[in-house]
Amino acid sequence: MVRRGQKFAVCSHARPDGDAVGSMLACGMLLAGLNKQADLYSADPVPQIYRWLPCAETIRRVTRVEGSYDAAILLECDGLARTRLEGLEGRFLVNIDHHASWKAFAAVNWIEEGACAVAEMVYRLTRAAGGAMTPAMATCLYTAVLTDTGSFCYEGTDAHAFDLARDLVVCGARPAEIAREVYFSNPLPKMALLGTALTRLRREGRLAWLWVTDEDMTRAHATEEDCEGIVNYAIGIAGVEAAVLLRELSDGRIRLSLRSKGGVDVARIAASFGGGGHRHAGGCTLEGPLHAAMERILETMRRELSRENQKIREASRAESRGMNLLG
Ligand SMILES: [Mn+2]
Repeated sequence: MVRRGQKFAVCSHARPDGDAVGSMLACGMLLAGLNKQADLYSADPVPQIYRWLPCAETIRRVTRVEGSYDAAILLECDGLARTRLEGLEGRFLVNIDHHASWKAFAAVNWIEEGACAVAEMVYRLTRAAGGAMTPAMATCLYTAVLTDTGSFCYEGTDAHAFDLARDLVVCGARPAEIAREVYFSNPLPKMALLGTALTRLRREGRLAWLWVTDEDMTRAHATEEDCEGIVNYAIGIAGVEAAVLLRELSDGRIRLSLRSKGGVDVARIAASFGGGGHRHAGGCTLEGPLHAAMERILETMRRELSRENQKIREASRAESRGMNLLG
């Protein structure tokens, strides 16, 4: 398909993250390197921390994809709605995804749940197509892998993730420079917002949560992307197994970021509310007001945690029966 086509649209999900931006850019460079035309589209702007990436300015912010294309390549989307772009219906669609919540909605569906990032799949596509892995591509892909593995912290960060990272460094990605741009270039409003959010940190056994109101956002002069990472302070507490960040949107709906240390599957919880993600990290949007959304998600999380607790108890009971047998 990639070989036959000449003109491609490349898109990812709305509110693009490091994997979305890095993979789109590398995919565009791969296609350009194969003498194809690739137009990159996003419903939302590229977050500040990724704007330094090579060719980041070529991602066009649009609401509608116009013009004719041989195919539209959708990276890490479980459906057209996830792109928040119009004009994709009826096109020849290629779906490349690694989320647990993937769906086979396209003409071509390439899904690898074991991939540590969609960037890994773009990397493999590049190798398979015989395209050159330029330093610019390696930089984009490394940034995607770095951020999508939570700086090589998440479950699934195994030897092959490091093999991939190593190869990207060999091809010209510079880890210290990339880390400086991504982790040590925060805008001040982000810190102000974080300060407010931390005053609202609550903990109940293995569950922790915090929230940010629309007014907090205005007061801190914060933008959407400044909320990135706040939930990690909640899941980062010893003994906490699951965490939630609730963020009030300007239209009154509530955006949820869910995290788990692995026992609770937050992708499944997010999917039950129309969202998606991975076992350890997911997101979804609920109707407001804030306190109602909070009640709903906390109730669900408590139920999931006690169900998981039950499973652990049963497993340890079975184990002690096994010990008795051995004794
Ligand atoms: Mn990803």
